[in-house]
Amino acid sequence: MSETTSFSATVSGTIDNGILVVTLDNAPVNATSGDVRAGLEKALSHAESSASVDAVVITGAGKTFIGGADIKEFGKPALDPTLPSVIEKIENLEKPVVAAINGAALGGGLEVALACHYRISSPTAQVGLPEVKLGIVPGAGGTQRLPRLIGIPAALDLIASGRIAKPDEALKLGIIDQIAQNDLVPAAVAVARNLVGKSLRRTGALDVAPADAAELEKISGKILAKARGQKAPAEAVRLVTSATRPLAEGLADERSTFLTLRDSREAAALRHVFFAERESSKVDGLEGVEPRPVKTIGICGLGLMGSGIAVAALGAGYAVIGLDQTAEAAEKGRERIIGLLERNLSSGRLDQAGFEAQKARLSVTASDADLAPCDLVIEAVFDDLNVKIDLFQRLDRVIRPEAILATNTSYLNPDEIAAATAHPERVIGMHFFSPAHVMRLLEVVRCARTAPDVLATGLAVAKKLRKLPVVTGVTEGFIGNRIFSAYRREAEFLLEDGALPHEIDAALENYGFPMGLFAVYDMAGLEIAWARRKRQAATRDPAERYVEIADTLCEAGRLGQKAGRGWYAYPDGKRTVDPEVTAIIEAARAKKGITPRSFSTEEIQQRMLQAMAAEGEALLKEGIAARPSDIDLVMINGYGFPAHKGGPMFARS
Ligand code: T1G
Repeated sequence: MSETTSFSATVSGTIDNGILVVTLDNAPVNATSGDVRAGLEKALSHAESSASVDAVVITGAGKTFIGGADIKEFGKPALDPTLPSVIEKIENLEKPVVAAINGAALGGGLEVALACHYRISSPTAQVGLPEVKLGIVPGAGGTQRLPRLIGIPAALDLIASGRIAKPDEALKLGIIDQIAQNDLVPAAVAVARNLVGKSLRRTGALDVAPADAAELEKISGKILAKARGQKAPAEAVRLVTSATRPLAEGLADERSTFLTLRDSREAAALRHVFFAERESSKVDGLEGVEPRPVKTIGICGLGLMGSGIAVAALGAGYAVIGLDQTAEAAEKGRERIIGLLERNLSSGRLDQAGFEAQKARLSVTASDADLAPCDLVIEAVFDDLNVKIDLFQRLDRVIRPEAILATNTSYLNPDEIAAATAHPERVIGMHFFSPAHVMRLLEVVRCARTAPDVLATGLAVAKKLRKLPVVTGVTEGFIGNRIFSAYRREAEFLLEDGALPHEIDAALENYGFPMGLFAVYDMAGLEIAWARRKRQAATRDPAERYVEIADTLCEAGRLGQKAGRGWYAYPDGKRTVDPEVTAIIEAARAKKGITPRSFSTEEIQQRMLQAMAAEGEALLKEGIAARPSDIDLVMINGYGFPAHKGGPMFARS
């Protein structure tokens, strides 16, 4: 192996008996920054002109091949060489170019690999074109080269969904040619050497296999239905299904479409979410604070929430000890957890060995003492203050001093729970969203006396659970439910002012919510909010506007979908506008002397967005939320706010 040549700050090369091995080293994910592109172009020109180079291997330093174009460069003037021009140089090089995919090859990263003449990957690499998740389409040949390699239907599925493919699937589809069982780069060098002098397969020159029109129609229809008004998936469908046209024409259309979408509000919103997700676990003051080691997690209360948390913990590799009030309740909880694991097994999310291993790490009990080995105990018992305090006081006598107690409460004050324990500094809130083994969002509640390393542990466990942690201070409903209450209140003001439930729901769905607020309200049931309003009645400020419509519905037994009637009627389970509800709303307006007026979709949307943003502002001012983007993440991941609108704080900017 000769000495290393630096082609740029982030691109270097070494010659291995005539094979130039080019390594991209641009931490943290080898994004194709201006320097990477310039270095790659220089390395290719050197390979082209140097008699000592017979072929080229391109690979990445670290655990990523190429994580894509540098998203941080978007919105800045594009530096030459552009990625498409470097990619064209790869494809048209006279000498063989082999991609040694050592890790994630995503977006522009896969586009670089697709232009190579051969692709060999490590067994742990992943490939994909996730651009639609950023509100754009592949902009360097992905929509034109991938269909040439794997056919239009398979390319449509990958590009329009933005999903990742593991090496086995990538091999089966034809995205990669080989999976290296041992050292990747030497295997790639051997392949490159073997290609010297042979005719090269240039992806761009391949024909696109004809696709069945009806099948394409079906796949495209599904994609567009899921896109819910987003532009990028629709453009991806258009570009991929028209990949049969000449390559140059397709590439030109793809590039101009990419540039237009890249500068769109939708793409800015999705980039905001992308960076927000990576920001949320960065908490001021926690730099250098070591989390406590957690291997065994206790879960108290094995109902719907507790069993979901148990499945998430088992899936993350933790040992789980489940506690319930009686042996039979504990056994019931165990069956519920195993049932969820069996569902993961049958859906292929889990293989048999994984299923057995997770089952083996689960034990249940009705005796507090069995929780002694736990490093963290999460309670998901009945949401009553005394029940939770009693439990934590019992656990104080059982678990080790350095073990952590976490409450999953949604509405109680965790400071009150902590204050009743022997070591309040080890108490934290971990507010999961149901179903806890599916929903990514996890509100990590920093109580008044939570120790920094306890908070750091909560964040580390959240990451291992593959959750999206958002730190919140203590307030009723934390970030999500407090904003939900605010815009539910605004929606009820709108009812008094003249709008109807189905109009408000339609406006929210038109904006991008999967379901309107009143439909969600009916699904969740009206009684919990009713009970809370009755609890608050005595201390409610009489000067504050209060809408009685929901109380009237509850008093009439209209408790939601389960009761067959709520904000809507449900004849044979179908949600239907109910004139009885309209009459109740009209009577409420008359009682307050309100002359109703009609509201446009935009007006309803604006009123609701303003209510969310105003509550978000208050949460920031009170120090409950650390940054506006955290609030956006909570509303997108816990309450259906459309990600392509960026969240209530982004949308107001
Ligand atoms: N550009 C800039 N920064 C990026 C980046 C990117 N593409 N990907 C990640 N980062 C940053 C991220 O913000 C974080 O920064 C750090 O790297 C670690 O990220 C032409 C136009 C590659 C699987 O959509 O999926 O190519 O917080 O925590 O868990 O058609 O990052 O440390 O300051 O996610 O190991 C398409 C996006 C771009 C892939 C690694 N590519 N990235 O996961 O690390 S558009 C993507 C990922 C494109 C072309 C188009 C993941 C990862 P900080 P991380 P990870």
